[in-house]
Amino acid sequence: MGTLLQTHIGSVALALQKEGGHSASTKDSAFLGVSLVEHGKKEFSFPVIRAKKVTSRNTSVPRIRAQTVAAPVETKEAPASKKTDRKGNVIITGASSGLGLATAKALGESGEWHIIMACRDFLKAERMARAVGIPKENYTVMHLDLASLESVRQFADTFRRSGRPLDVLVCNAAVYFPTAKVPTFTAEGFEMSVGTNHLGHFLLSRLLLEDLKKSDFDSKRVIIVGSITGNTNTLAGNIPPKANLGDLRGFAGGLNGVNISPMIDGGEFDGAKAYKDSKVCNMLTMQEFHRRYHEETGITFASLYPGCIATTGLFREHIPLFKLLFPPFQKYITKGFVSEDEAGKRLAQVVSNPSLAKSGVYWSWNNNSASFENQLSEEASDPEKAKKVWEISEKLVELA
Ligand code: LMG
Ligand code: NDP
Ligand code: PMR
Repeated sequence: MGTLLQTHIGSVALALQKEGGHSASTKDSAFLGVSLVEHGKKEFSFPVIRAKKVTSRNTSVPRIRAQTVAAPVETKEAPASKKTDRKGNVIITGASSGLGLATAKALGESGEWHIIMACRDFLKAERMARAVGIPKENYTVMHLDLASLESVRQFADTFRRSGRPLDVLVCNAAVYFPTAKVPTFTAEGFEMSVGTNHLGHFLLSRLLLEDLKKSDFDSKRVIIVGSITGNTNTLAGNIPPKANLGDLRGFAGGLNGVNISPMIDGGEFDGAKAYKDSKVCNMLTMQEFHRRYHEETGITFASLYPGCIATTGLFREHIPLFKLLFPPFQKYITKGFVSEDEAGKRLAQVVSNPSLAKSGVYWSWNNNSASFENQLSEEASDPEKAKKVWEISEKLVELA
């Protein structure tokens, strides 16, 4: 069947290329009109994944710290990293709905984790935690508004004062404004999508890196949620408007929309593009973290595309017709749909599964829910761009 999927709609023939299942020569191939190969295939069936499959279908048990599984972990030749018997402590941003909540639920049920739900709406978070039945002793709600760098700093302080070690940080929260005609801005005046999804998380993860370094946990991780739609080596990433950071001129100018464009590439405001650009920043940041800190700290840095969770609050600003048609479209046509539960189990694996401990990886899952190391688009894996995004971000959040 190969990696190209195809359907014919009237006279339009689409070559659908599943992300990850491509070769270098097809990287960034255009959507509509290009790559019309393997004519005659009439089904969407996702491709043979060439990358290593590291987990099986068994996604119902998300936890798993190696030392609790069995046998002799504390031997004389114990590895350098100290094994601990305590629960892991994981901060999840945006744990009050969608993927973040489902991940908190999966980890909370395992009994192996204490979840710090870092949320902008304290009461909603508390209500949702109860609604999905996370045992009381396994979570704490803490206030965090990623659209305010002041709030991010306060959160880091408050967390530190709680005295809890930090073992895993999950940067999950996001906003998406597909129908906005004009930009909105964060407290510090950055365009809202990039300001929240990228800059807020950039500052948060930089501040909390110090806490992670101090932890004696056996597998410390920073996970930044990415997406297929930021990757132009996929069909989904080729639906306009496409992600493109350009030469970062708007970003370097501070994205304030006053004397400079609110878009990273310096162009006209486009809410859907701003979201996709923010996801590219997320994926670039993960890789830059890996290059700068993995060796020194042993911390695992990872990103992922959990699948298309077409029912979450992410689409709350979209038109009603979209909200109605998008889930069945993803379920029956692209077959990229995943439930919030399934997506939560996937992210929970990246938090806790020993077989997903590799650093610098962008994880994805095939239709059998087997994880694999996916390939990012050219832009989302460009080390030069990652370095520039990092350096500009440092200035904007006043770390440099
Ligand atoms: C941009 O437009 C906006 O400009 C921007 O402001 C922002 O909103 C952004 O990403 C958000 O979108 C994107 C625009 C461009 O895409 C669309 O407008 C597509 C329409 C929206 C589609 C929503 C998903 C619902 C799909 C409906 C499908 C119907 C099926 C219902 C389910 C039934 C299940 C039994 O997009 C493009 O330029 C690309 C356009 C390519 C068009 C080709 C579409 C074919 C894809 C396959 C779908 C075929 C469905 C028809 C077949 C039905 C057979 C049963
Ligand atoms: P949801 O809208 O359900 O969840 C997003 C969460 O982020 C919400 O809990 C929201 O809080 C929180 N949030 C938004 N703004 C802020 C802020 N300023 N400060 C703190 N928290 C904030 O969407 P999803 O669960 O779908 O999205 C989660 C992640 O998954 C995102 O990173 C998204 O990019 C990614 N993703 C989603 C896909 C999908 O198909 N849905 C596909 C690929 C990636 P509140 O509950 O108060 O609204
Ligand atoms: Mg997309 C294999 C095909 C595939 C997948 C996996 C996604 C995921 N989408 C696919 C195909 C298509 N989408 C096609 C063919 C179309 C044209 C009809 C299409 C359209 C579309 C729209 C309008 N898709 C969207 C939108 C959104 O507004 C969503 C978006 O881009 O948000 C930034 C979206 C998404 N499609 C996805 C995923 C995962 C999204 C949610 C975006 C994200 O979280 O990154």
